[in-house]
Parts: sequence; structure tokens; C-alpha cells
Amino acid sequence: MTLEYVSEVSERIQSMEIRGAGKIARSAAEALRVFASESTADEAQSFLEGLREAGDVLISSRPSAVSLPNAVKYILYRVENSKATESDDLRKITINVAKEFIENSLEAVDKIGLYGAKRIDDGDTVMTHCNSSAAIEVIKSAWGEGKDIKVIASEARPRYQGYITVRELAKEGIPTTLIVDSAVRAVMKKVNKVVVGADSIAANGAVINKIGTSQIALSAQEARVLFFVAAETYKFHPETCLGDIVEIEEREPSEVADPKEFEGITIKNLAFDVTPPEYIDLIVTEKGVIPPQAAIMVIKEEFGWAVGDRW
Ligand code: RUB
Repeated sequence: MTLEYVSEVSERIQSMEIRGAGKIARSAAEALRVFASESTADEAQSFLEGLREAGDVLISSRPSAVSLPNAVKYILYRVENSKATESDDLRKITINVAKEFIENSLEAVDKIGLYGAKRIDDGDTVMTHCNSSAAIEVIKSAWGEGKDIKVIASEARPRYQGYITVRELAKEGIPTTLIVDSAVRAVMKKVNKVVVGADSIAANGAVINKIGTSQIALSAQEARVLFFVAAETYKFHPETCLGDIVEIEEREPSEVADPKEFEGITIKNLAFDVTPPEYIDLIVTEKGVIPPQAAIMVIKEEFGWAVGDRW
């Protein structure tokens, strides 16, 4: 039984080599699949203990994307409730459930693209932030339908995930403009729709996404520009129904500036922020397009198993 691959994936998530809430969830599922296939445990109990330990290692990698614990807990829940008593059967179930999670997750992004594209009109200028596969899928899907759209993407300092976004969109031939994060308000009057992704969605419909998202939402609200969030249902945060607050990741100051050059100065590197539901027009999920106020319903329907009798 080895945690080698699991630890390697956990490190790659921490260092952001694997990043973006969807990819993080899929790589955690894949790590559990590999763990199960390599496990030599011949007793059900020791297999389950190992699997739980692997899950804990993965969950502790990064705090703000609930897709990570949701993926791990879902796989564990399905395995633990399978009624299988032999380690071999539990191993096969883990492998199958992990594969199924990954497939469903990829399918969800495709569906979000199709549903979200219906809300993008021919001639629209769409703004996006950071690098969200779900948001990009909406844009690509609208472009694929022949809509003549333009994109404005912000850099997303300090890690510049906006660079990945603009390259990805340019590869599709979509006219794309890169701006610095602080230029958002200056160009908002030229924007028709904003589409961003999510790391977590709370029970009240608030969206946790890359730092800077809430400023864009505020600016969109002021300019009466529609603000959409593209997110799979496994980005809804079950524990927020019970009063939990989503932890905002704070990363190394050195990602922002070299602390040696700023002695005596605090450098803060908040990786995410919270956009209140009042600034969000729609959340596009694979189960349909909903207002942020329906978040609680999604959590009730999709995560009853996770919250159980703690409701
Ligand atoms: C990524 C980010 C993305 C969401 C959604 O932050 O904020 O908007 O994770 O992405 P980081 P996706 O780069 O720090 O992980 O739609 O791909 O799941």
C-alpha cells in the first residue's frame, strides 16, 4: 500500500502545477484510483483505512476549492456504503467510482458550455478572469456556434493564470485582449457579459473565486453588465449550510514580491475572494441555469449524503 502517488499529486496541487477547481478534483479522484489499484491490503478494514488516509492527504492540499473535499468524500462515501466486505471488491469499486467521477466531471463542463453559450449573444464582448475551464467552455461553445464574440481577459496577478486563458482562446481564433487587473473598470463599458468560474459556492449563493473576481462583479453591477458564474455542482459547499465559512487561501508573500526587498513590510497574498449573490445574475451548472439564491436547493439535492443527519 503506497501513498507515493497521492503525496505527489498533493504536492502538485499545493505548488499549483495542478490548478483550477475542476482539475484539482479530477486529479484527486485519479490519485485515489491509483492508490486503490496499487493497494496490496488484503483486509477490507486496512484498505479503507489507507483510502481514508489518502483522502486526508489530498484534502489538506489546498483549502478554498470545495471540489477537492467533495470529490474525495463522494468516492469514500460510495465505497463505504457499497456493502462490499472483501478488499478486492472495495478496490474495484474505488477504481470504478473514481473513473465515473472523472467522466461525469468532464461531461459537466461540456454541458455548462452548451447551456452558458445560450446566454452569449452574437456581437458580445465577454470578460473573464483567471483561468476557469468551465468559463472558457462557455466562451468556446458560443464561438463554436458561430457567434462573433470578443474576449477581454485580466491577468490575475500574482500567478498570471490570465496568460493561460488568452493563449487558449487565441488558439481557437477568438479575438482576445489581455488587460491588467486594475483596468477592469476602465473597459467595463465595452463589455456585455462577464463569465467566471468558481472554487466554492456557499449556501447563500456567494461565489469564492480567484482574487479580483468580486471587484469585477462590483464593476459589472455598476455598469449594468450581466455577471455569470460557470460551475459544476460539485463546487457547491455543503458545510456552508451548517454555518461553516469557506477558508480563503493565503499563499506565500514571495509570489507577490520579494520580501527581502520590502523589509518590515507585510506582503499579503490572498488567493481568492468572495462575490456576494447580489452581484451574480446566473450560475450555469450542468444541472441547469440557476439564480445564486437557488444554491441551497442544489446543496440539498446534491449533497444530502454529505450532510446527512447534521441538517
Ligand atoms: C483558479 C480559479 C478558477 C476556478 C474554476 O484558481 O480561480 O476560476 O478554480 O476553475 P487557481 P475551473 O489558479 O488558484 O487554482 O472552472 O477550471 O474548475
